[in-house]
Amino acid sequence: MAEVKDKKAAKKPKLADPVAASMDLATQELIKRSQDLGIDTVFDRAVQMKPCNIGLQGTCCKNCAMGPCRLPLPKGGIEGEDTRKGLCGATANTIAARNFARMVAAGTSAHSDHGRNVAEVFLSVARKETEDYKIKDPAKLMQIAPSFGVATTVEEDGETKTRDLDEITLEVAEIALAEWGKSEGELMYLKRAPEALYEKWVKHGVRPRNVDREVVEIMHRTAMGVDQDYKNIIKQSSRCSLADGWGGAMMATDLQDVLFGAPTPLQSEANLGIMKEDQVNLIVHGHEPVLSEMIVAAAQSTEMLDYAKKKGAKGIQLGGICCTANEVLQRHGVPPAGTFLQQELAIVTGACDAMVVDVQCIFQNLANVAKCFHTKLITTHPIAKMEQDNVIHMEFDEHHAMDDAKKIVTMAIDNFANRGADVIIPRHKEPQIAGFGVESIEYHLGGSFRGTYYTLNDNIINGRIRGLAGVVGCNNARTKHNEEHILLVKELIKNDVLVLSTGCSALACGTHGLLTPETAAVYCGPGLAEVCEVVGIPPVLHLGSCVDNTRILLAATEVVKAGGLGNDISDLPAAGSAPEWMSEKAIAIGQYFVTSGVYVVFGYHMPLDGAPEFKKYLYEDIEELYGGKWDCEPDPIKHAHKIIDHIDKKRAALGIDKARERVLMDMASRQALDA
Ligand code: BF8
Repeated sequence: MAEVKDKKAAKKPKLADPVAASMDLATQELIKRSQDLGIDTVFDRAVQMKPCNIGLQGTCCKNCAMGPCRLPLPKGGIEGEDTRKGLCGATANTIAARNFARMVAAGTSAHSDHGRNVAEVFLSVARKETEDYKIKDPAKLMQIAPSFGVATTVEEDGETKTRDLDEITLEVAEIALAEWGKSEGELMYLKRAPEALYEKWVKHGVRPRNVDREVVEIMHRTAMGVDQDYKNIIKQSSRCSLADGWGGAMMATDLQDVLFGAPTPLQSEANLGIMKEDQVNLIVHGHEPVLSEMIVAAAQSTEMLDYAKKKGAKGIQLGGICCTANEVLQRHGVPPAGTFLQQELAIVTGACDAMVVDVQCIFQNLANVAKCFHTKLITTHPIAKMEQDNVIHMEFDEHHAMDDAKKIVTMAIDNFANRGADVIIPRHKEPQIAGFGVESIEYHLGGSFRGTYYTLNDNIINGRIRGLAGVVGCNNARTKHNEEHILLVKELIKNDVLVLSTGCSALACGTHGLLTPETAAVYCGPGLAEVCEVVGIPPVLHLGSCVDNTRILLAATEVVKAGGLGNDISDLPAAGSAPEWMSEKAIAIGQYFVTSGVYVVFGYHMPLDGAPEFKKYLYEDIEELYGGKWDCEPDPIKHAHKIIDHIDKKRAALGIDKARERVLMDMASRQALDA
């Protein structure tokens, strides 16, 4: 017996093959390093723990204590009537729909609570309760105020005058914050959608009343013994997802733009190679720019830079991980150190003097990795703490934001001297252009003198641009890090599809050099390459963080408004994709795109296989309601061609398929691309 125990103890855990785990060389290098040091990362844990097969199928119900009830699909499928049921009688369709709906609720709550936090800071600014935040972009405030029913002008003495900015700010702040919990009416931003789409929402009864209520109602309806009709459960999922996409997340983006400035294209770099051996490396990780904006300001202050030099560092290198990376990249050019799956590796460099986190997508294992190095790991949000005793909690409050930020930066500087001799920073990094938005697409592709998306539409109609794809979302340790994103995006741009990207997908594109205008000549089909060259844009436009997927909704709305491509988002030659999704937030985003008329393809896997009837509803039947539907394809090349086929179908329906034939590649250019 003792011998068996010894053998078990001696058995080494299986480790990830770094080359199979990631296509990024910096990531491979640091996975290997962590393994040499005996530190486990997500890549190793993914080979050591397999996902539960029943959960993968979406048919495990743990919503009451009689369960969990597990309803896997029998091998060989079901012949005849499907008699599977839980103890209460819940069918596979009901269970899978409940699980799906709860993901929509969780995702909506994450984006929307983030939005609420921004709205609260915005109200503090409006009430002049804080000196540290200011309205940086009054033009954006003027642009969004009418959507909240706030007038920007007033008639006085027969003249039209601009209203006082402080008054407008306060009115917008109060009305916006009420959107989370008002007792009557519907979300005000819904009217920003194309009229045809809004009418569909009216017809199908899915206009959200307020943000919080739709999340609460999902939790109620999916509780034991409530809603037992999968179509009705998905109706509420649609409503809740709209409260995210056209509500909480959209307000997060807009209010952040007003407070911190709407992004404009800027130059930066990407990947772990941005960290510097001779500087203090401070990594900001999470999602809410309310914190990271202050850290950027503090780290750039003369006071902090002088202090860093006094402590022997040449400067302060900020880097971002996850969507915080996108927030500080798009507004300040702070380079991202990595995507979701690279968070532990930033510490494994041995050069991370502090990592400061707020909410969402933060691995609890960061604390264990930080223990092996000198890294200070700092949590800042009252709703996101860690149990490990090496984690420092410094609560961040907008009323003394700059003081808090300086304390954090000081802690990172003081820790610089504590580095070991074990610093290894991979050399890999790529240049990139990031920070596009609805306004800058209009400027670059529409021309400011037109003030519309006319040129973009024109290029879609004439076929130089075949269509648009929003490629967004996470990394997933069940797929090869970044590979699905990159292969998919390359296949799309090769086929003249202009890609709009956010979240970790945008970070992946930056890491692999796809966010430069020069990319166009190398990877694009001739039509898209020509447009990118003339206009001077990359074929993949970085549109920000995951809440900024709302920029894609609004860009699509502008395309509809500009004319010539139908009267609804569902008419456009466009699609959405999340090839390496993992978060519940991705499901909420997918559902609001589907409910907004978009064909959405996810990679990896969808937890629907255990309920084929419900799956068919999401993959086919729902299209009749909103014009959008779900799909899933793990192979990135097939995934790209599903999108391209859809785009071609829409082009044919619009009668612009012939236009495209005129720009079809000749054999020589085709061979050059395939080489
Ligand atoms: O919100 S893409 S892994 S970081 S969830 Fe998370 Fe997914 Fe990255 Fe941003 Ni979005």
